[in-house]
Amino acid sequence: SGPIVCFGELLLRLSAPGRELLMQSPRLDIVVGGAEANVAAGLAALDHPTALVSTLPDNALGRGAVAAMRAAGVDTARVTTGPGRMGLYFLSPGAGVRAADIVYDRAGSAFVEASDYDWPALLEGAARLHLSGITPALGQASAAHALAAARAARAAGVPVSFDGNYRARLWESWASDPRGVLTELVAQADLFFGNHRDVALLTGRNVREARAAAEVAFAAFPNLTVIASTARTVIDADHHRLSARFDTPDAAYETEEIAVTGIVDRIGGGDAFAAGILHGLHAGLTPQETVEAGLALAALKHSLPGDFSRFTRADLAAFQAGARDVRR
Ligand code: KDG
Repeated sequence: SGPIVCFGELLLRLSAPGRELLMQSPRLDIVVGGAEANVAAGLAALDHPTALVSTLPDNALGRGAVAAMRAAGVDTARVTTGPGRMGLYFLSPGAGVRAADIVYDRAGSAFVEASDYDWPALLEGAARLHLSGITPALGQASAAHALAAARAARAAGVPVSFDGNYRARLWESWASDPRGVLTELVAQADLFFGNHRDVALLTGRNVREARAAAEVAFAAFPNLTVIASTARTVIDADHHRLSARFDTPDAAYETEEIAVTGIVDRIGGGDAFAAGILHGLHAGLTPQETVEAGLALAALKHSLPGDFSRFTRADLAAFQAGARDVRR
């Protein structure tokens, strides 16, 4: 079948080396990220055909970012270039008692300045469209593009997944209330990635119990057939506890809570979870197997530097079989 099409901004992540703070020493490590691109890369590593729709500057930074996506196995034929700069984010990684911190530097990016997308053509043959709440948080035009994409997909019978990915610092830059645009986006989707806080943002109803929150979302959005989320308890920056759930209107599938220790890089964990869930759905796994795959991929991502999950189906199986030592 056709590719899972992910639409979103590619960013360069510039991070302080090791466990330093930003600007502590005159060096930065560079990787490519961006929530939807991370999902595409994660799915490609699991052998799903994926394609990215995005806009980049026609310079060495944009070309390097596309090359990284191609190297990760993502089809980049639908990535275009346009006026504007490369979006960046700076990361000071967390360690022990110290929380990680992000500085965005992306205003005026080629993605934000992009004029138009020919959605029916870009979605032709697609198995799914995947979007996140980051794109509409970037500005009015980006929000309009995301909505046009979601509506075109729905009209063409292409299922839409939407990851809430709430980023307060981005929304603050242009809209005081994200609810209107997020509601319109979720109304096009069959699959929503979000927890009770995302549901509260969408519906104004703050129900903390997870199943009850999912029921509120199913009542508000009759188009949704699945809501998937993780729950994270942060012990410290190197040790979290993670569990996952997969709700349908009729049933709930939950995982156990697992310890994720020795965390190397937690950025992209949520995107790896989304990739694991989409893998389960598109590979025909059962709901319980799907939520377990999502949790496993999210947990594994914490062991790997960079934004992308690069794990294969064999890696997933080894993790799920309990392999924690050298495999020979
Ligand atoms: O989910 C990870 C993303 O947050 C990261 O890749 C950067 O896309 C990004 C963003 O806007 O925060």
